[in-house]
Order: sequence, then structure tokens, then C-alpha cells
Amino acid sequence: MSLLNVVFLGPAGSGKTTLTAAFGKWLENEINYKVNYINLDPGCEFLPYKPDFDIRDIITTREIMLKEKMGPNSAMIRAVELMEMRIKDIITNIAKLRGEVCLIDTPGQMEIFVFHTAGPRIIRKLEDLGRTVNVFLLDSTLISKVSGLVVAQLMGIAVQLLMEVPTVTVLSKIDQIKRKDMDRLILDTEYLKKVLREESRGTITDLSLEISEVIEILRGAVRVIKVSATKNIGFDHLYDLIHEIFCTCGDLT
Ligand SMILES: Nc1nc2c(ncn2[C@@H]2O[C@H](COP(=O)(O)OP(=O)(O)OP(=O)(O)O)[C@@H](O)[C@H]2O)c(=O)[nH]1
Ligand SMILES: [Mg+2]
Repeated sequence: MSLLNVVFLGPAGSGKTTLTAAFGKWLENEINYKVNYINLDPGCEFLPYKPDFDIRDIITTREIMLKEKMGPNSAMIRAVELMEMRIKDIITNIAKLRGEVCLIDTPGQMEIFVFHTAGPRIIRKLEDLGRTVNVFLLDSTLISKVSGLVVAQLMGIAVQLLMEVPTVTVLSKIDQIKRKDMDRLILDTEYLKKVLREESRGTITDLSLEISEVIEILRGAVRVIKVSATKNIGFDHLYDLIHEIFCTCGDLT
């Protein structure tokens, strides 16, 4: 049984699997943690880490597509339904693991996992095994406008509400970003508002300014950091933040 579960969630291709592998290796080498790797993506074909539990031993979307003559997305919905039916098996297998940290990789069709009852149910069961935190990834290369950063923060809040677990929002693939003021945009709301005013016009500016005010109010709940899984950037920050979250919950041992 792990003391800490870290669940990587995010849209297709946001870097969940790469970060699971790279952050896991970093925790093993730098913090001397024994790390368990869990794959909950029944659709993946390749993993850069050796899973200690792999959902594909129970369900694969490939098999569902062939057997039930479904396309990849409906097969993923079916897979998540089957995961819910087998939830006891899944949790029993995870509970047998003896690492200090359990890193959990999830499917790219994040909306199915997050909105379906199975995703939040699995997370709640994980909470019975150990403290659990979500890491919500958004590919920073897709944030072409600063309003996209505001939307990323809102999405992190939405994931937190739906999954009912503390959530860190991670801007992934930061090694690809040329913008030098990313930290200031994340930390300094007045600066963010200034850039938003310059960027858009009329009612859309008003809307993004109002949203940025909401984010300012929720700053304690919205933690955004920058990470690169290929260049090992931001791992120490991610590690500190995960611990800080449990500290503020009064839960850190
Ligand atoms: N430059 C750069 N590329 C990255 C980084 N992290 C992931 N990638 C690349 O982004 C692509 C998708 O990465 P994955 O880790 O498979 O993303 P995922 O979220 O697990 O994808 P799905 O499971 O299909 O949703 C791969 O080509 C990775 O090599 C990063 O930090 N920097
Ligand atoms: Mg993946």
C-alpha cells in the first residue's frame, strides 16, 4: 500500500505517460523513494515505464473494438464501464503494492475518465489506500494566447471539483515555450490582467478579466507550475507542491 498516490490526468497527448516515467525516475534517484507505476489506460500500446499494475491485463480497448465492433472512443467508454465493474480487483491489486509513492497514468480521453462515475470512484478508493493528489496536465504549446492560460487554470479547478481531490495544474512541455514572462503571468494577477487587456478587445476582454479575478480569489486552490518531462524541469517544484498541499490539509506526516 502506497503512502501517496499521484494521479496524472489531462487531454490526449498532454504528456501524462512521459511525465509518469520521468517524474518516477526522478523520485527514485533524487528522493530515494520506492515508486510504483500504475497504468490505467486500456488503450495505450507503449509505456516508457515498467508498470507494477497494468489495466491492460484486465481490459484493452483493442480487444473491445474487435469483439464489440466499436470505434476507439466508444471502446474507451466501454472500457471505463468495465473498469467500474472490476473496481474491486483493480484496487485489491494496487493495495498489494509496497512502494512509498504510486504514480497513476490515465487515458487520454480524459473527459470519459473524469465525467464517468468510474474515474472519480477509482480515485476515491485510492484515497482509502493513501493520500491522493491529481496532477492535471495541459500542453503549454497549445496555449497560443494568454487567455488560454486563464482557461487552463479554470480547467484545473473543474477537474478538482469533479474528482474531489486536491489538484495541481501542470503546464507541460515547457521546454518548447519561448515566452519569458510565463512565471509572472502565473503569479502576478495584475500583470496577467494587463496582458489580457492588450491581447483582446471588448466583451471578451471583460470576460477574461472577470475570470482572472475569480482565479485570484481561488489562488490557494489553483496551483499552476511549469514542467518539462523530457528535460526534467520543474520536478522539484512539483514534488514540493504535492507535499505542500498535504501540509495545508493538515495531512502531512
Ligand atoms: N518537448 C517535449 N515533448 C514532450 C514532453 N512530454 C511529452 N512529450 C511528447 O509529447 C507526446 C505525447 O506524450 P505522452 O506522454 O504520450 O502523452 P499522453 O498524455 O500520455 O498521451 P495519451 O496517453 O495518448 O493521451 C510524445 O511525443 C512525447 O515525447 C515534454 O516535456 N517536452
Ligand atoms: Mg499516455
